[in-house]
Amino acid sequence: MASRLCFNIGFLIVASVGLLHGAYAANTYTVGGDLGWIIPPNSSYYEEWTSQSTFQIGDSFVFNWTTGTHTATEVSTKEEYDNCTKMGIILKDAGVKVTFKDNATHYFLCSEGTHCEQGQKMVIKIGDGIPPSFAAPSLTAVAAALSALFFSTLAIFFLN
Ligand SMILES: [Cu+2]
Repeated sequence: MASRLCFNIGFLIVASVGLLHGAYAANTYTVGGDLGWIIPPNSSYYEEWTSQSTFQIGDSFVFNWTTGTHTATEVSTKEEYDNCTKMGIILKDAGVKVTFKDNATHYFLCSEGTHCEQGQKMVIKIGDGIPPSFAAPSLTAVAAALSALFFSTLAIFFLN
């Protein structure tokens, strides 16, 4: 009986340590590595750069450049990305950092001149790249709803 209890406690400890190790630590990536975010030496440069890592929720990306004028422009569809459409959410400052909070596929390009056509474009896939089809209520939202219900019940009680 005692040995069984010890085994169970031991298992719990091992399982807990395993869970802690499994927790994901968010990373900050400098887009393009040492090259940064510029017109790349070849048009597949950023595709190769993104293929070296698997990105997860919470990861951040820093768009760095020291020469020239560039933008980190996020367009909404693959079609806009493929066509180098230069309208979207434009981040103009070098060193701008973007953090992603959901699984999704993000399309970035530079909207200056023909930079995008020359390969300054990049697809960032977070997790499986597929956004959740519906937003599951978070624990905090449920707690807020419950406390709202509690206080409204309390108010009704006092009003009576
Ligand atoms: Cu550019």
